[in-house]
Amino acid sequence: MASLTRRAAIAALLFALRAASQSCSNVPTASYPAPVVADGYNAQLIITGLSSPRGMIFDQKGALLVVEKGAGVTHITLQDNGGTCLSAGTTTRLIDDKGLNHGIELSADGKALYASTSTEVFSYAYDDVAISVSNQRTLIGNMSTSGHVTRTLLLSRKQPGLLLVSQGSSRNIDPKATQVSSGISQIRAFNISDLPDDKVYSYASDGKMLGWGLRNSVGVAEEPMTGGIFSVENSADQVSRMGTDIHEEDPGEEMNFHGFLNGSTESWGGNYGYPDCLALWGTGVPELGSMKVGSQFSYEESGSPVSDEDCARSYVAPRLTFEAHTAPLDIKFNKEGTLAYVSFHGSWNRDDPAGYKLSVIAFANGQPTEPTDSTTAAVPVLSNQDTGVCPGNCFRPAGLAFDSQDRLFMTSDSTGEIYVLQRTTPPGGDGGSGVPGGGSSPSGGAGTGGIGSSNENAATTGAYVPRNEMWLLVSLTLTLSLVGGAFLAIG
Ligand SMILES: [Ca+2]
Ligand SMILES: [Ca+2]
Repeated sequence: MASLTRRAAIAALLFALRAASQSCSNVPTASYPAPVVADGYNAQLIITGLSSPRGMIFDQKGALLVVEKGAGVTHITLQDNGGTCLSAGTTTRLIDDKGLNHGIELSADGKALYASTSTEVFSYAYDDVAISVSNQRTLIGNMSTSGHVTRTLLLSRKQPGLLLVSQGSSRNIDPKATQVSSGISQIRAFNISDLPDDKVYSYASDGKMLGWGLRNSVGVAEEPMTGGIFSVENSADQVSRMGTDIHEEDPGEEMNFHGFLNGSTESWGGNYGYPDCLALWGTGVPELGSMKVGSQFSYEESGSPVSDEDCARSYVAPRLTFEAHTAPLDIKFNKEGTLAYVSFHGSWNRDDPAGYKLSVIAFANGQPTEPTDSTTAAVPVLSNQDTGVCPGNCFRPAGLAFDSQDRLFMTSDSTGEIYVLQRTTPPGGDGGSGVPGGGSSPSGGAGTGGIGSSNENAATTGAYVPRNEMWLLVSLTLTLSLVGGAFLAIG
């Protein structure tokens, strides 16, 4: 009995210490209103002062490699005090190259680094101890120089050696995207394991075309269980239909499914609609007919005149559609494949700003759990308090990366910042699903831990007690009473 009590006391003490380690001192404060954090998550701003941080990835030593657009790749070690209490240790410019702008990847063994400019994809030998790169070589060239200039990279974990590269359009409505030989608005897969030393792949003619008719699919991810490839697409602006300006609510941004890389060519090479057809978000369009959210439709400025029926028949429809102009830039799955996080950079082509948030989408069996016409599949996790003041006084989500402890890191390029998020189970307001509002929440309590008194719940409940501190208090009380009890039992 005494030994059981002692064990319980130690367990409670450990829990209290873990909770204590999450109360963080000397953390940076955002210059804009503190973000709103959904129930079931902790979030913390941890790094400031970067220059337009975009894509990022962790190396095998736990350092963060961040593309600073127009500068290069920066290596950042982290001081880790547990939970979301991290800060920058040493910062080293790993690669000086003003052309690097977003894409970054690392081989599974951590020894080869990949990065992209608008026109080329490079590989480097990477030494994570010396913090240096060597042997830079060009793997892929001949990409477009204008318009959408990110060239997102995804190195398959299921099919090692296959590098996916996404190239967007060179203008809003780009007729070149109707020609498969242009390489415009496509995702292509390149086998970089058997590339001869003297060869450079040409984007538009080499590699296998995974999909085309994808205006600007900046986020590309591999679902970790099935290996399914998903991308998130930034769709067109200033669109009108049958003489009516519909650009406020249409078209929707898209999540598309591209099949698998494991030799099956099912779903490969499909055309996803752009520029002929776009996906419906707002349903207040002329001649809606039987179309619903996610249906692809024709519009005035399209590359070639097609009917709504052609759009439905001849092109692959999105798997999910998101609010117009929210600008999804990255998608990352948790390792169980149950959650996909999407960073929405935020709108410019809309009177009422939209996006400017990190959201999560529930997945099961390799697909989103919501139907294709859902308008609620993307659930906010980290949001600006008032998007009405965006983009001027807001963070703008860009790149995402998980560390080995399943903490999610997010860059905000406009503010030069990095945030970290961690799920809180227990206690969590999401019933443990990771999707806010996706489970029962007996307390409905605040879930911010570290960000401050910005939680939406705080405004309605009055007094705000950060969840971690509340649990620390409870744990310490419990520990003291158990330790006291243990001494009584021993004595
Ligand atoms: Ca757009
Ligand atoms: Ca489409």
